[in-house]
Amino acid sequence: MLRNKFEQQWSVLQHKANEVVNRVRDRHIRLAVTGLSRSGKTAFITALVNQLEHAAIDGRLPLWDAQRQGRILGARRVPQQNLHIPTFAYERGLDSLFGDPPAWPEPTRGVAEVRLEIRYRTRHPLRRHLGEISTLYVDLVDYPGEWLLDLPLLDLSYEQWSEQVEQQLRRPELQQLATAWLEPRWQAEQAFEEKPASELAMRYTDYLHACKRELGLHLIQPGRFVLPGEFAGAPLLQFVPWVWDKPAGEPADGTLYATFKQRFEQYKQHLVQGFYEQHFAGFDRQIVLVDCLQPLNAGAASFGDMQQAIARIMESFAYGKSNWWRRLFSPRIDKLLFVASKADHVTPEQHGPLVSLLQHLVSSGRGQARFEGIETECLALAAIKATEVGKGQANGREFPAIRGTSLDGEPLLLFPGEVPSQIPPAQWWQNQGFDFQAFRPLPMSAHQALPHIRLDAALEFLLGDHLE
Ligand SMILES: Nc1nc2c(ncn2[C@@H]2O[C@H](COP(=O)(O)OP(=O)(O)O)[C@@H](O)[C@H]2O)c(=O)[nH]1
Ligand SMILES: [Mg+2]
Repeated sequence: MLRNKFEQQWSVLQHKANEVVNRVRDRHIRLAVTGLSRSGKTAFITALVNQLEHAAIDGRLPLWDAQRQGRILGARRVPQQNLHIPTFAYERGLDSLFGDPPAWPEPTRGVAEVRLEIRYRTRHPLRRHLGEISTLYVDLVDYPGEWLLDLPLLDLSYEQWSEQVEQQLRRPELQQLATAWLEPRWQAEQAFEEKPASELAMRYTDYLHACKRELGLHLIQPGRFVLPGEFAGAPLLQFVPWVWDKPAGEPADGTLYATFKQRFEQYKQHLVQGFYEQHFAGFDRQIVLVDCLQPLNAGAASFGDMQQAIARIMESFAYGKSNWWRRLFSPRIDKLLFVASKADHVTPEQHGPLVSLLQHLVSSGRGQARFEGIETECLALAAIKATEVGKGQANGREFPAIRGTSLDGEPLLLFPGEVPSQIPPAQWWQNQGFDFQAFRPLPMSAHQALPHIRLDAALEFLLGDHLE
């Protein structure tokens, strides 16, 4: 009897001890922020750091429980632990935002991180007992979404990939852009020479940039060619798909074909797989930013391409669906937040349709992620609000409008249009237009937190359960 009682108490104690251990483990979290170029990653991380730093004193974050309840005691930047990863240029970003005239932070092109220490008063009875004040370390990691587009390459051979590119080149607008690298024709068996080969790779890279710039395409492969990060100029990025006469047999080592094929394999191993192993595997939570508005402006082709790119990005979270993951590692992401960024570009009554559009864009991948036990959420927000809500007048009628300053410094008052609440059908593109204008940041005081829309809802979803 006595023994039983002892055992019972022991098991209660052990249960509590386990709980403490789990809680202690909870105290460090890696939040990864991704999205295609210009989706707003830099602005988002800058804003998040700024809101956290201000949270204890003058935070305006009512949707974030811990802040509203006054439990946030302070947050500050501390040295990061991964010394090989560049530090996110927070101060430089703020300098631009608070400049005269205010400007957006300079774009970055690789991975970067920043670590924050958050001190808060816990609500958890056991931990309150242990010392009341707790610390949560948050790493924010910024990396280009383009890198995730490369995941399917892991399942392709050089031949299969080349075949895919050849098929894409049937689209006349792509073929037209491609002439500069398609010609002259190359021979598979010709000897590899560094200079002409690297020049060819450079022309191919220029072509990928032109697809992005002129056609608004996002689905560009290999992704590192346009966003090389620290690998700019490395031989790993010097190959092209083989779209000329196929080799008769397996070309010997030292031929152009064999060298390109080896480099493709090395690209897959070091850059694609390497990224998943060294970075992705360590993420606890992931934010995916989507700029839905710019492609609405650019037209049906650009929007369709963005839709495809998002679908492909989502494949990185469908762990069970493919065997990449079993081959690589087991990821541990438990929450996935989709953000329609730059919501301050549209009038407030359009935020509902904007979230709905985002939900449609990510729906299939979201279902898969849920299936893996990942909690997901969709939000429309502005990391840094650059407009005010106003009213316009036309033909004697009032219309909702937003007011701000263009990038060239012109005052703007406009109604950018209605955001479709679903993937727009073909006729939408003929009947409706969308007039998206970029705004420069509003003049702001460095002593106050940056203006935002619903960033606090993002904080609640991302950190709420860790600050109990
Ligand atoms: N109005 C507004 N514009 C934004 C916001 N976030 C980003 N932008 C615009 O989008 C551009 C690209 O953002 P950035 O954060 O550099 O994108 P990244 O390439 O994903 O890091 C910026 O230069 C701004 O013009 C926002 O919250 N509001
Ligand atoms: Mg950036």
